[in-house]
Amino acid sequence: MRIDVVTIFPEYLAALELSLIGKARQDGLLDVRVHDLREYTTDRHRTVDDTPYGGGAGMVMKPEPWALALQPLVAEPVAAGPTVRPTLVVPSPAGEVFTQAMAHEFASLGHLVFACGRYEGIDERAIEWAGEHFEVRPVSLGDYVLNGGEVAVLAMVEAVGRLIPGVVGNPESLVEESHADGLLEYPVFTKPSSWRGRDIPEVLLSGNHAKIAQFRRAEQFRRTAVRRPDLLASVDAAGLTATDRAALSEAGFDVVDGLLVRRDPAGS
Ligand code: JEK
Repeated sequence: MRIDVVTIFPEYLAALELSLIGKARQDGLLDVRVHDLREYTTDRHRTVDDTPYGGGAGMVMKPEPWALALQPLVAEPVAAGPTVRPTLVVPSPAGEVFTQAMAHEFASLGHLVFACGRYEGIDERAIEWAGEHFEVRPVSLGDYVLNGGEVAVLAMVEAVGRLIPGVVGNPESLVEESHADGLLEYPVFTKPSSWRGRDIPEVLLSGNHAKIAQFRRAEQFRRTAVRRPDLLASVDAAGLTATDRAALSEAGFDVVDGLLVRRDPAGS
């Protein structure tokens, strides 16, 4: 897979040379190229920003350096066969929220280009122009405000990169993930079994794998009910076993008319 990143802070992307993604690059599974937007300016001061039309705080990225930087990345043939428009991912607080489903979608593509904005963002006409040459995807890392797109790109490249066959050493980890049931993960423990007066749950030493699976699933329900009750809305109540229901009930959720509902805390 080919990945291009355009940024005014190319050093920020140095982390992509480390760990799993760095190894995947060395192994030729990922071809990541980082481009300095300032190389595509034409004035003495290498200006990339200007004041916003209509007023307001801060500065806006000028469109022309973006067109000059992105143009050479259009339809660079990555393989034999029909030319496909590359996908241009534009990190933005106003984007669609990045999800694991999106990571899978991006991992299936041959060529991803990331446009890292700074300041108050990129002149909208540059994004419109890009739409004529790329499949444009404005994407947000989540509902909080960052100073630019670089941190979002690091997160997205890591999430996408690890889904490419051969990148993750142990593909079993990915298999387990694909079986993810929309619940949070169960807690994990390692040696020693007793640490600073804290013992691991006894069942994990029992060797009873059915019991262990049951314990872990109950922990998943408990955590999800407390930390991410929103996720329980998409759990198929019909597929829940009696032990699942017991775990959920303990966490304050009951199945009513085939739906998971929070028990009234007042208990009427
Ligand atoms: C790309 C520039 C900084 C900061 C103004 C006013 C309310 C903010 C842009 N999940 C994510 N959060 N933030 C980003 C992100 C931030 C970026 C850029 C991505 C380029 N900035 C910035 C303030 C404002 N807004 C209305 C929100 C705009 C991001 C991602 N991905």
